[in-house]
Amino acid sequence: MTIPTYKMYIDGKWVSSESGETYTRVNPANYNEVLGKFQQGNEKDVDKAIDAAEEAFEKWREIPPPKRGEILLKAAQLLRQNKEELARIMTREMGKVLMEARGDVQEAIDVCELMAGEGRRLFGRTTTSELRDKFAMTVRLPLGVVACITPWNFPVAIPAWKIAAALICGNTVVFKPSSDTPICAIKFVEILEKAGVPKGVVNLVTGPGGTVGTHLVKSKKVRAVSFTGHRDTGAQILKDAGVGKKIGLEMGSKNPIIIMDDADLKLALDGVIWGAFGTSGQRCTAASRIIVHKKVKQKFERMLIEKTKRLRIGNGLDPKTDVGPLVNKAAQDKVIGYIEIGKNEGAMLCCGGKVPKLNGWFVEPTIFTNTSSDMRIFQDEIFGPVTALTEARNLDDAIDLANAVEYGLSSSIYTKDINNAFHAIKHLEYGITYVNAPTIGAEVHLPFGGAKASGSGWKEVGWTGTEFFSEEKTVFIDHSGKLQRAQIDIG
Ligand code: UN1
Repeated sequence: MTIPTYKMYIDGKWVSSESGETYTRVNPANYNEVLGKFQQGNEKDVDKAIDAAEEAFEKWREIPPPKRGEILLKAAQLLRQNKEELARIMTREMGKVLMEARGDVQEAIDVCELMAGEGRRLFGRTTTSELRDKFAMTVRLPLGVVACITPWNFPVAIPAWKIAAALICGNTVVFKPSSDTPICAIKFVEILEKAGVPKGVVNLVTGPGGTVGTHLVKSKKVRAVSFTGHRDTGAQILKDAGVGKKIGLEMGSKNPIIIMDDADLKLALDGVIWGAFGTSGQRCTAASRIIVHKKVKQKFERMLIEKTKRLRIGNGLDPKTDVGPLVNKAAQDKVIGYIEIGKNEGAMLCCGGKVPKLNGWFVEPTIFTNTSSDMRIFQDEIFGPVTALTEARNLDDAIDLANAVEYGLSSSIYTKDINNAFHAIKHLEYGITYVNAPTIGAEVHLPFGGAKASGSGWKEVGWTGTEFFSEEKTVFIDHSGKLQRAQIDIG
């Protein structure tokens, strides 16, 4: 079988890289299957993309936002028509099971529809003035060229979160997807092109983060960088970007599920399985810590081990599969490394921990118990099908344990007691808290983002998604016909 070669998209044309080089990517569930050759972009490609975006900005900013919204609505329609095909491509490209891949495309549809509607909102405010015949208001204006740097774990949804929000605000985009999921990125950009996004408004450059990403982040012409990925890359972006641009970071986490002694344990069990092992634990919202009240710890642990052992590992295209592979060899090595670390630091491995003999980068769903807060498997983001149980004495102890990490994206509590629930909502230092539901499953019309080392303070999607991608300009209009001095002529 011949291996297809994919191009990049710059200034409305599908082009090869200036480097003339390509790289390949294989199916993580079957590493003998080569998926394609992809352009190895370099600094010159990035410059071309930025220049195209800069030129396109002058026209795109003039299109009324509701008209821009029509293009996003069309993109949502095309995504819906191609949902099944895109989902299958996604499963082959990054491994998540087909049902979840469909959910990923659905999330992109949802956000395109949401942002299309924003075209008729993009609210500013009007307010009073301390002076007579003076009018005060804010208006939302685009920033200019923005960089969207996206991960492989939600290879259509997260690009859509960022790009749809950027476009409705009137920005033009240089899109640098993860090197692990170029096909999903290309298919999404093809859809935007078909939906009527004009040339230069969205540009796609594939290639290594170290060159393509860094050059993009350092460019003086780029007015904002929206990044989702590893904490260390986020920290590097902050250093490289310099002053003069907005930086939105969505990074890792170590998300806890608290299970109280009054919880519905069957419900909690379903939540833990879905939260910890969905997407093979490769979500920044994955439930990688389970903090269980001492009264129910033994019982819950037994239930969890029993159910986890029944999970089926395999290719995500097989409808019987519960847990797919990890995205690549490096991810598998990292997870295996952490399983060793966990054993060495004295946690008890009570389920999984092995690598099945398959031609893909699989690791068995793994549970550690008797984990304490000084252990690395309690502190570090593993990004794989590994979760760690810790016993708590009471609710406050559970909350302290939940907060005893540097991260703060998503958290959850299972309890039937309304007072416990509200106490946890108040004290969990996380951007998201779920009650009686796991840590994953955020919906696009609410703000998404983390506290502490999980984010930079900007929230994505929801009504907040457009705040990052626009300048809320303050406007004063004095129609008194004379000089009026604020703070002085107030008598
Ligand atoms: C991510 O893991 O990077 O809430 C995003 C969720 C998804 C988004 C996850 N809707 O799990």
